[in-house]
Amino acid sequence: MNFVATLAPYSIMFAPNSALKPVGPAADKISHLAWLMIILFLITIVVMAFLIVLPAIFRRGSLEEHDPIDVGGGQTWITVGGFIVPAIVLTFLFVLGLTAMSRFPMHEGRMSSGMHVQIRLTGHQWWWEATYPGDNVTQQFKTANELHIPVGQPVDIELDSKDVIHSFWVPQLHGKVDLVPGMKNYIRIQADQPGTYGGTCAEYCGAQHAKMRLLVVAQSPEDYQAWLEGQRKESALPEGPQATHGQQLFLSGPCANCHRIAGTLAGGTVAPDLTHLASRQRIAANTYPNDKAHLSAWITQAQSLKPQCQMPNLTQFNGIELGDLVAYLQQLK
Ligand code: HEC
Ligand SMILES: [Cu+2]
Repeated sequence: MNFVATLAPYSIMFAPNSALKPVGPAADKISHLAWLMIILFLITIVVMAFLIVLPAIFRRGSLEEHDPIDVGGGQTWITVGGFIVPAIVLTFLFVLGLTAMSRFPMHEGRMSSGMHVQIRLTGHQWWWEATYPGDNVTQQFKTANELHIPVGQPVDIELDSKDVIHSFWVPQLHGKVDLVPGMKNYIRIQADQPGTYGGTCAEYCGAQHAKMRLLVVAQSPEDYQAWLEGQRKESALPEGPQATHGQQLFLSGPCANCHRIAGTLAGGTVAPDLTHLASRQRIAANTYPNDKAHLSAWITQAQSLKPQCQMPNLTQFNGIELGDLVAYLQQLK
């Protein structure tokens, strides 16, 4: 196997959204554990190297002539180095591991007191549906693939799945927690610095598992509040003949059966809510830019951009119709 390819998994240490660059309390604990294990691993390598090199240097005579093992304190070495030291190290790792695990309130029964769900995240093949319940029905809205959270505040997320098992993993914020159909898991994340933190589905879930990415945008409380207000609004009315025609096409075509756009008759629930599509950075679970070219390509060739995804190729539109449809989507801010 190619040497560089063998090393590739270790590049995670240097990746921009590496678990070793934590920005919140849960990720802090996990990164401490990770660093400790990396250091212990390096120490082990050094000890191994000594074990190989030293006997070669200090060997006297042939192998048959070596001293009995208990000469020169050999048995003490075995007891200390082979039992006591590993026992201490493993106990320490065990306790640290348990502390990190206490950050995973896994299911309803063990949900830590004071937790209150601020986001509901549902896994789909192959995208993330986010529901912000708000304090009442009028505040509730749905979005997809991009979570916004206020910086410096704990945010409780309820995780479940519509189809198969997925796994929430935003390394800079928390460890992996599964999204299991028919069962609710809970996780508390917190970002101590504003920024954009990438994540991904961490449990193989079918053909497009690798194209199921997640983005968490941590904003100042004011920016977050402004975002919430914007998302709670119904969709923007189409402006100009192009977008108006685009909306007609959307509503009369198959799009409306799968997608919802609040404030219109499009009420589909099996696909990402498009009410504020244009406010999102990327499309198709954060795998393609949210621009004119990619939107057009996505509508006509979703099966090439993301083979086997649950959106068919919609090739019935001519060039002008496609342009109008995209113009409408692009003003859904
Ligand atoms: C059979 C259901 C279905 C139909 C019909 C459908 N879509 Fe989709 N659409 C989906 C699904 C499912 C996804 C998510 C795919 C993924 O990311 O894996 C999606 C994703 C999208 C996205 C990206 C959304 C995001 O935030 O990532 C856009 C834009 C979109 N569809 C537009 C349209 C338009 C416009 C039409 C009509 C021309 C349409 N769709 C018809 C199911 C459908
Ligand atoms: Cu997956």
